[in-house]
Amino acid sequence: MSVRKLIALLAVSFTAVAGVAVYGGTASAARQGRGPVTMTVQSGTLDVLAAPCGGRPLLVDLTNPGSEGAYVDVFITPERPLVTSHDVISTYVPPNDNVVLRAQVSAPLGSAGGTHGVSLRLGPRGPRQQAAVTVTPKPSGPGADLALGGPVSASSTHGNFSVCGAVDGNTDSEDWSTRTGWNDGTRTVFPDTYTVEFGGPRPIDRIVLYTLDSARYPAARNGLKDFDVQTLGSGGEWTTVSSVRGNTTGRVEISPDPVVTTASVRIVALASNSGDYSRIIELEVYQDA
Ligand SMILES: [Ca+2]
Repeated sequence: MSVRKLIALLAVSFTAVAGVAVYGGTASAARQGRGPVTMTVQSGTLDVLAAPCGGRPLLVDLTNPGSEGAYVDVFITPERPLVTSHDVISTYVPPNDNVVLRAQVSAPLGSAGGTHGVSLRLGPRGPRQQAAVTVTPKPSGPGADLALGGPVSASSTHGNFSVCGAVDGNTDSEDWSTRTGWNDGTRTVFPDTYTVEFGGPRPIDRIVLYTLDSARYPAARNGLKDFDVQTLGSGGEWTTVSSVRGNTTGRVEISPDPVVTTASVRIVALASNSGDYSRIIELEVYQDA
């Protein structure tokens, strides 16, 4: 299965888990004198890409069937090379209610593939539960999308979005909103820049930019209108390899001629068709041969 399909599947399973919750085992904190709160950890294997934007949220449900609210601690211990956003999360669980905790699980760039565990414990002496996480190495070489998973940076990012949204493998504008894509954070102010790095020089044959283009938000009204595609030279200077003007389509493909060897590509957004924000659904960079 390709990494892109994998990520698309993950997005679907994440939504399902967030809505209904498919859970594994259950642990209770009642024996710790903390009330009848139970912990259920997302079942199945969480898949992460070994890249800065390749992490995924692990969901933990805390349910309190009792008539009194409870304060609980969940201790989170990842097995190397996994990294989690939190070592411990403390929360109040209202009576007859539940709380879903999210801990981001990621693997550093360069991590080998494999399956590892994240241990979760309800209370300092509570029973442990284990979540399984599969690490996929970031793809590289001919045919791979070198931008996938980043590292990526931007001049600004709207608070409802993530800078990672345009390198998450999802090119579908119907998933716009906060689920995929990057939206800058400086309304009506241009230029905005979006930069992806490759960790070293790579020969670049193609750059594909997807801007917002959905049934509700067509590119001609909401997509990027004017932008430059630039590559980083060995002396640290940026060179424009393509200037796109008056764009009204959702997908723009650029083939630098001749092929450019570079460690970084950036999009300099000069204007959008809506005049307010720069919106990129996905930026892909390929070395074809
Ligand atoms: Ca995306």
